[in-house]
Amino acid sequence: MQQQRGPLSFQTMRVAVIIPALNEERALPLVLDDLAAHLEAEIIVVDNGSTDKTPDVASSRGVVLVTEPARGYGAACLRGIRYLQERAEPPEVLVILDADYSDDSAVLPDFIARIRRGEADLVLSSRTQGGAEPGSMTEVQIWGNRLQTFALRHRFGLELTDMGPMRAISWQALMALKMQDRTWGWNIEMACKAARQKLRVQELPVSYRNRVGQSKISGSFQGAARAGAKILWALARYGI
Ligand SMILES: Nc1nc2c(ncn2[C@@H]2O[C@H](COP(=O)(O)OP(=O)(O)OP(=O)(O)O)[C@@H](O)[C@H]2O)c(=O)[nH]1
Ligand SMILES: [Mg+2]
Repeated sequence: MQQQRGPLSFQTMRVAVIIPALNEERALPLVLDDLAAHLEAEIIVVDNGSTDKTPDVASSRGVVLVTEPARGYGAACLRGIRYLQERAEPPEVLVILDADYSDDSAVLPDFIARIRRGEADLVLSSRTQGGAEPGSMTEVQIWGNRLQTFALRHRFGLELTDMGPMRAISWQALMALKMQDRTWGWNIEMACKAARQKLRVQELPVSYRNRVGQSKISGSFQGAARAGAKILWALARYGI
């Protein structure tokens, strides 16, 4: 294959990126710069009711801005997907990426290449394999991820080492999953359904930074407990 410089262009595939964002005015510009350096794709920022300048950042950068007033990570992802579904030509690959600048999007070309080569339907990011910066993940998050990957291994034989938020999925596979969860159960729903439907799931190592901006979930006991409850609920619903 011909080597390219700068952002990798996927001329043979249409790639869209959904970024769910809640009050991420400081981190979002960094995420968008990072993406522009590595990927040629349509970017959709789903503003989840931010009270800061997140929507202005998206508008001023010329990316698509979609609004989902109902809070919830899954609700934001579903809104972005609906936006893409309503268009005449949906993408062939969808990437989902957090807006807090924790993930390193330099690895995304490799994620997409796995799908383009027909090796995987869903590519997930593993922070345990790639290395998480000290402090970027709390003990609760680490143990929560261990619990989820244990359940996936024993229930479905799906071998994962993490539940990293950054992911790429073929549009066809995504449509077959018929995603529903509007909360933090989104990722475990996707993993359970992908295992049930025997999708080809791959995991690639990613490095994970300390988030930019204020922590909303893992940084507070209440936030972590709420997210944990949603994840357990989704695990029971889609895993049993
Ligand atoms: N907290 C929260 N984040 C949302 C929501 N909707 C979309 N998001 C975005 O979802 C992504 C993940 O949320 P984070 O707050 O980074 O969750 P986390 O990584 O588990 O925890 P922290 O980084 O410690 O806050 C970020 O891009 C948020 O801006 C929502 O309703 N609540
Ligand atoms: Mg985060």
